[in-house]
Order: sequence, then C-alpha cells, then structure tokens
Amino acid sequence: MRVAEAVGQGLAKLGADTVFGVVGSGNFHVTNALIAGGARFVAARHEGGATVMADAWARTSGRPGVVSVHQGPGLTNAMTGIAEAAKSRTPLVVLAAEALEIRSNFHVDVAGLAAAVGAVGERIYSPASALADVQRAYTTALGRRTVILALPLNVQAAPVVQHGDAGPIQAAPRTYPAGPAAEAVTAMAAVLRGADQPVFIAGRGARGRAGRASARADLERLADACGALLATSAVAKGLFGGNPWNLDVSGGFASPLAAELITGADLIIGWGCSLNMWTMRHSKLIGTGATLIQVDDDATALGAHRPVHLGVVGDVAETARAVADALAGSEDADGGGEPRSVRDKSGYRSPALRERIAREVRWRDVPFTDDGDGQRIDPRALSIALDDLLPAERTVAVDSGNFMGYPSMYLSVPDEAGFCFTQAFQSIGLGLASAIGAAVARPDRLTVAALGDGGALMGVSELETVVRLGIPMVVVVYDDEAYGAEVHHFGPDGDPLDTVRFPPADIAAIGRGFGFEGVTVRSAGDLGPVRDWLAGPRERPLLIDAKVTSVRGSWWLEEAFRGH
Ligand SMILES: Cc1ncc(C[n+]2csc(CCOP(=O)(O)OP(=O)(O)O)c2C)c(N)n1
Ligand SMILES: [Mg+2]
Repeated sequence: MRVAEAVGQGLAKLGADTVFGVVGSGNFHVTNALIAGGARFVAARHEGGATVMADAWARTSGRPGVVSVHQGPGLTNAMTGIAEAAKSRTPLVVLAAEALEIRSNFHVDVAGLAAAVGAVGERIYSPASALADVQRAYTTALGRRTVILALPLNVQAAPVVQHGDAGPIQAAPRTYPAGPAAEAVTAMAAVLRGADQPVFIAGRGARGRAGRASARADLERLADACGALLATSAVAKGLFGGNPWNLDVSGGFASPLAAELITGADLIIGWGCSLNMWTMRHSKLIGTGATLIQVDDDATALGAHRPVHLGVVGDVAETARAVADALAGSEDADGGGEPRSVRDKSGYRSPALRERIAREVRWRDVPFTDDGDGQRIDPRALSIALDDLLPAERTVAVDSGNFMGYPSMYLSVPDEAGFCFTQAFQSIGLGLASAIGAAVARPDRLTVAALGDGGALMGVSELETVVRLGIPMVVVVYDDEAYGAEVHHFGPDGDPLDTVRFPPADIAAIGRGFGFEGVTVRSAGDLGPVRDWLAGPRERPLLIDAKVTSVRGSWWLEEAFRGH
C-alpha cells in the first residue's frame, strides 16, 4: 500500500466521513482512499469553496471537517477559506499535496502559508511516520485548530511501512479542560449573588461540538437561578431560541430593546465569548460600572479583547453547572427548605419585562419606513416576507457586505446550528459555499444562502455544485448592483463611485443557466413564485434575485468600518 492510500484510510478510520475538495493528480489517491474507507466525497468547483464548505460542515455538525486539495494552486486557492477557518478556530484538516522540489512549478512554502493565516502546519514526513503524522494532525484539529497537512508527492508515492501489530488507528481521546477552579466558582457565585441585572452573552464556546451538546441547558439553569437575561454573539445566534428571556444577538445586530437591556446590565458574563468590539458594539453596550466576567476553556482568550474583572478558565457548561450548584448549595446552607423556583432570584426578570421582550425584541417588530418603490424592494420588507414564507426548520448562511445584517437580524433560526456565519475574515464570496457545507451537514433543514450581488458573483461557480448535489436550497441575492458597503461608506464624502458600481445583471437568468429556478423580485407582489416553489416539490434549487433599495447604508456597516 502506498502512503497516499494509508493516509486516506487512516483518516477515514479516525472518523472523517465527509470530505470536500477539488481533485488533481496530487490528491487523487488520498481522496480515493478516503472514499474506499467509507467517506463521502463532495466535489466543489473551486478550492476556496471546498474549504468553506468543509468549515461550514464542521460548524454545523460540530465535528472536524476535512478538505482535499491539489499542490500549489490548489492550496493557494483555498487560502481565504483556511484563513476564515483558522480565525474561527474551526477544527479542520486541509489535506494539501506538496511539491517539495524547489524548481517545481507547483512548489510553494506550505508551512509558511499555514503560519501566515494562523493555521497549524503539519506534514507527512516519511513512510514510517505517516500514520502517526495523520493522527497528530487530526488530534490537533480536534483541539479546535485548522491544520494544513502537507502530503509531499514523493512520500505519498512510497510504500507504507507497516507497524507490526499496532492495531487500527484511533483518535486520541478528547480531553477537555478540567472543571473551573473552586476559587473561581466561589468568586463567580458571589458576584452573581450581588448582581441585580445580570446578562449572559454566549459565544462560539457555548455551541455544541464533537458529540457534546451545547451549553444551553446549563446556562439556562444558572440564568433562571439568578434572573439573568440571555444573549449570544453573532456566531452563536439561535442558541437560546424560544427562551422568553432571549435577547438574540448582542452587538451591531442587536435590536434597540436588546441594546437597551444589555447596556442596563450591572453584570455581563461572556460564556465562551470574547466580548470583542463586534459583540459589545465598541464598548457602547457596556454600562458604566458594569462588572465583566469571561469564562473560556482557553486561558489565552481571557481578557484578550478587553479587560475583565474576573476571568475563569473552564468549560462553559461545566462552569455554569458548578456555579449553579454553588448558588443552590449556599441557599441550602442558609436553611431554606422551599423549592428552588421560589428561592430563585428574579434579578433582571419581571413579568412586565417578559411581555416587553415578547413584543419588541425582534427586529421585525421594530417600525421602519419602507423605502420600496415598486421597482426596488426594501431589504427589510424582503427579509420579513421571507421570514414569514420560509419553514421554521431552516439553516441561514450569510455572506459579507452592507446587506448582511438584514438576513442576520430579520430571519429567525431554530437553534445555533441553524445559523452559519463565516465572517471572521470578513471576506465576501464565502456565503454560498457556507450554505452548501451546512446543507450537507443538515439535509433535513431548508438551507437559505443570503448573498450580496458582489459576493454571489464572486462565488458563482458553486451554483453548479448546489444543482449537481440536488440540494433544495434557496439562494437570495440582495442585489443593489454595487459593492454597497463601499458605496455607502465613501458616497457621503462625494468620492467617485464608478469602481464600486455595476450595470444591472440578470442574476436570476444566471441562476437558470446553472439549473436553478430563477425569480426576480422587485416588490412583495413578486414573491408568488417563491411561495409556489416552497409548496414543492422543490425539484431544482431556487435563486431569488431581489433588486433591493439602497437609499441608506446600514448602521452595522458603519460599526464595521470603525473596526478596521
Ligand atoms: C474577498 C474580499 N474582497 C473585497 C472585500 C471588500 N468588500 C467588503 S464588502 C464589499 C462589497 C460586497 O458587495 P455585495 O456582495 O454586493 O454586498 P453589498 O455590500 O452590496 O450589500 C467589498 C468589495 C472583501 N471584504 N472581501
Ligand atoms: Mg451589492
């Protein structure tokens, strides 16, 4: 057996059952070996797309993703997706063929590329070390790292050196950090006991992963005990879906009521959440005198974005459980014998606030002036209409651009797996591939790719992948015929905008060319075909080219530019 085959089979044994990629000569054998080992291979049309699909698949399934690329240009094409995954701490193995010969056309400095974007560079060093190299790379990925595993062509072609009776390859057991230190639990319980208006903000670290449920139940139990309101960072949107105290996303996407209540908190706890400038709206959501606590299983994350009063190293669910037990225990010690529910603190919660949240916290319930004129639909009106039409069991994947807040804020999602937000690198053009990866992970849900016209045309080749895979996806393009982000940022200064404006493109026809059903929407009255498509049988995917108004830039975009 050649090393290439041993690597593919070894990865399959470790648990790689879904592999995305673009196959060339350098990754042909390893990919086929993965398939022979039982993995499903999903061919993309561009390595950038393949990598983002694997990333989104990993986020949605909670398991390490795998992507397979050719040497040289196969890897450089994948780099934007790798940067996004690395910044997002996505567990991902990038199988990258490597031409070590320095005069080869295909030669690139793989380790240098990995280091440049914050990925971990790994390599299959020799036939003797191949299986150990694979295991090391996979285990590193499980620790929430994006790993480029270089597969030198000469090593791939060599016969594998068997290791006697070492037995089948297995993933190293996952070891999560031990529970939080007792002093930290005591300190957190004390702060919570004294807090009148606590708000929990849960981030990526509260999402489920690798066979573990999310921390939702444990966070809700603790929040009930201390009367906390609940919010998430954008990447964890949906985590508290259906909870009456859920404020949805904190940060630039927060609704006016959510922002008011977060700003009113006297204690904010970030749970697996960095409390960065996006989530805290450049600190504007932190009220004067508010205490900040951050809980993270990675000590280096504590205080990385802003000083916190208390940083706790610990797994989110375990820490929430320990603090809830500490609160309950101290109450028992006080001699209270009544049921927990009676003793629970009301904290920030009151019947009146519960009603107000139900009435006002959703963006769709915030009044706005509809800018639609019959020729162009207001993106807020469009999003609300889609929210009404689309089934609740949906996955929403969002590209980058001025438009991105509309689907993020106006489309509800059933839980955190129903939202795929590949925005850590702020690249446009990733949204469609994100949607494909998420759809492969959750075929039971209707996947909605929300794109700008710029991002849609940048990632357009993967429309063929949607059709080929037979995914009944809805692609909605917020089409302002421009790089709206730039138009709205520079327009007010009177700068020339010719470089960022485009003539009208018939994106519905482009979709039809790929095999989609295509519909152009200029007003709510044009949504009939969307309703018909949703009624079934959804034989082909649907592309909605929504010609949207661009009267005003978006408020979250101004935040974004301030963050540069
Ligand atoms: C790969 C990449 N190139 C360029 C940019 C700069 N950029 C940010 S938003 C944007 C415009 C995107 O246009 P579109 O997808 O139509 O969304 P809109 O802003 O119009 O809503 C551009 C070019 C980027 N973020 N990523
Ligand atoms: Mg645009």
